[in-house]
Amino acid sequence: MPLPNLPYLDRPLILLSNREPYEHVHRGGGIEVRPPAGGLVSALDPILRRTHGTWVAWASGNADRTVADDFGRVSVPPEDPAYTLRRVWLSEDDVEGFYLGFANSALWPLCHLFVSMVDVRRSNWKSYVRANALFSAAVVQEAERIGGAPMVWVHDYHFALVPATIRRTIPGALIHQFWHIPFPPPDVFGILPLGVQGALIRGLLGNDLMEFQTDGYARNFVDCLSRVLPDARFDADEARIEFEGRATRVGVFPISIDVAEWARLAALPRTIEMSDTLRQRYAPGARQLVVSVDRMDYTKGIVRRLRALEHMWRSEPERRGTFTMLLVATPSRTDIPVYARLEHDVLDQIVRLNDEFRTLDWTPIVLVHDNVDADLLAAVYRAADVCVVSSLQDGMNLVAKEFIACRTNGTGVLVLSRFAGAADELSSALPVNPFFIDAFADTLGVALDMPAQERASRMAQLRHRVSNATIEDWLDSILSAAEAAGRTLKADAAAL
Ligand code: ADQ
Repeated sequence: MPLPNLPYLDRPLILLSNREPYEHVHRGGGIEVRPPAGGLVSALDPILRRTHGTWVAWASGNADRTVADDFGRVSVPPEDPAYTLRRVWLSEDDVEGFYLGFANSALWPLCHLFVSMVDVRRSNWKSYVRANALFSAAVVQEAERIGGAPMVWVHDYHFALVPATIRRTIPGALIHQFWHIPFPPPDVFGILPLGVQGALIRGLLGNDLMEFQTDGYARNFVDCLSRVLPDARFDADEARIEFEGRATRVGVFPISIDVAEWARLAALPRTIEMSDTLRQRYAPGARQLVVSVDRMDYTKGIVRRLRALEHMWRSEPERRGTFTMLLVATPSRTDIPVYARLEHDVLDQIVRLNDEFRTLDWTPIVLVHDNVDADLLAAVYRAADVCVVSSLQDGMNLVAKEFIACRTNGTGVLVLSRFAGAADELSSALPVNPFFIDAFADTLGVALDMPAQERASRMAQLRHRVSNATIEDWLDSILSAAEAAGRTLKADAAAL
């Protein structure tokens, strides 16, 4: 990926995320390294390489300890070491209490407005506090090793308490945080215990810059903090919060993907071959192929997507056999009971629908229940006539953008939930409300019937948007905004 110029990165960079960029695992009597998995890690890895920075993350691999030094440090990438990965060890209790518990069974459903699923336990909160302290201590230790005032870039909802802790220990650090998921409105945030609300907001105000995917989430954050900390002042013109003599800026930075890399993958001969095979198998002749790609998560609206299909096949029997639904879903967080139940429900529903509607030459829904390689994903996107994103809430949704980037032939219809952050940007997609099942089915019908000319014109607009707002643009805008926040810091310090 061509990186933006980074003239502003004059401070040592320390990045903190829950997932680590390289994981060491025991395999076949040896140790194997799993390279960066997922778009985000792949996007951030080159920046760390170029700046020789430090990445602090949870040690999730079962051979991580074997290859790290006494402090949990290992140089990566293994074949050409360029930066330090500092691993943080969590006890089994903390994986359960911090990660599966407070982060993913309280904050995740809360931020996605699944109020009835929010499960707050005192022990999980204590574990979240303990884990945040552990990660903060690792960041501080790395900052001391490197020397100077670092730029610390914190990622996501796992680490709301980290910024304030680092701020207290390294007052000169430039700290900013990207919040990948939605931020809830005050009435929803307000279901957390009061003390927890205060701790989370105060923790986040340790940042110099808080980064959100959309205006709506940024506004919710400001509304929550005004309710929780009535003494905080918000200057809307400057997008600046002042509290207890410190300022935090709030910014909107919709995340994107490596557009050129997805386009390259989609054009590889083996991708084209896989794509042709998918079409021959599932969409021969005039039959169309509808695809979806998700982590198996209740926020992605998979069950409602299946209900809309059922509604369509019942109310419009003439549509049966005219398209196949290829559902690619990677298992996720299966240690949490609601996820295990979701998986069970989705599999059950697919078997039932296939039993009811299949014909001799047509299987209505094909499920790929696995984590697949990026080139197979590109082949799926390339083979599709329609891609459906039906999130009930979603910070952004990268799948929508990946689909567009792979449509180098300029065709294909994107059906996009209006509750995904991506809907703010991708206004030429076909919007859908996944809660309104009949209308969802109608929209699928509109997508399937859309004339070629309208498909091409909508896709041209989508491709224009995505090509002009890539992951490089995202990095560039965040890092320059963070640097500007840093300059303000220096000016404030000089004025004292
Ligand atoms: P996620 O909730 O994981 O991310 P999303 O943005 O769709 O959601 O990203 C999923 C990624 O996983 C995509 O890159 C996709 O290609 C990949 N993926 C999905 N299914 C796969 C499969 N079966 N095999 C292999 N890869 C698969 C969170 C937020 C989002 C936000 C991102 C980035 O919830 O709203 O867009 O972070 O900020």
